[in-house]
Amino acid sequence: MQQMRTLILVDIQNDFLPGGALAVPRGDEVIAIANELQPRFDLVVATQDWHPAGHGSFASSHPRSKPGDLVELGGLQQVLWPDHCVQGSPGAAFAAKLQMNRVETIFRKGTDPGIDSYSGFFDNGQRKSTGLGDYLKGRGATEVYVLGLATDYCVKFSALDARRLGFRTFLVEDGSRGVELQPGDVTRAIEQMRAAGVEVVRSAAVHAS
Ligand code: VGL
Ligand code: ZN
Repeated sequence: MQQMRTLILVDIQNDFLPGGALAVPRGDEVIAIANELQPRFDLVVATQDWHPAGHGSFASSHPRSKPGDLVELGGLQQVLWPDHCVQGSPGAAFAAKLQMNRVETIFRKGTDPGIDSYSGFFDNGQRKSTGLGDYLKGRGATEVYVLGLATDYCVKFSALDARRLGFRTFLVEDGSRGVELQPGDVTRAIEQMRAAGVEVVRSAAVHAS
């Protein structure tokens, strides 16, 4: 069968850029790579973190808590974050410089106030699907390349789910940046992806292929 290469742009949104509410160090550097790679793909989709105000992943929703604290949310351990990517806010919008004309569909996640959703495919309890997996299968996707923000959260869980759903899955390493709440989180995330069968590539190799 002919390969059908898909690029998933993960959460390239203002709140994850330097100056944003949940700034990922050097997060802005993924934008140029995302733009350069898009013409190399048959299909481009994007995910968008899209929380209602007062979302359960926000430290502000839990008395006496601060970002970085751990709580239980929906029966799962949850890291608390600053308020970010609130539906309709400027911080939730895609980076102004991100090219969106080739993005066929946007998959929003994190909309249920009672559970977080790092993966673009499922919430953290794998209770509800966003529809992304069925969409990719319906479009005949065989190979899925993942890049964006953040390597140690939404990129990692999206790549792991893509692999688990049976897609040949690639992490574009230099097209992603991590939060690194703990030093080494990005390295560990990449090792975890590799161990699950995700192939780790540089954008230059994608250009050449
Ligand atoms: C993300 C933390 C909270 C991400 C989203 O896009 O990686 N991280 N919400
Ligand atoms: Zn979020």
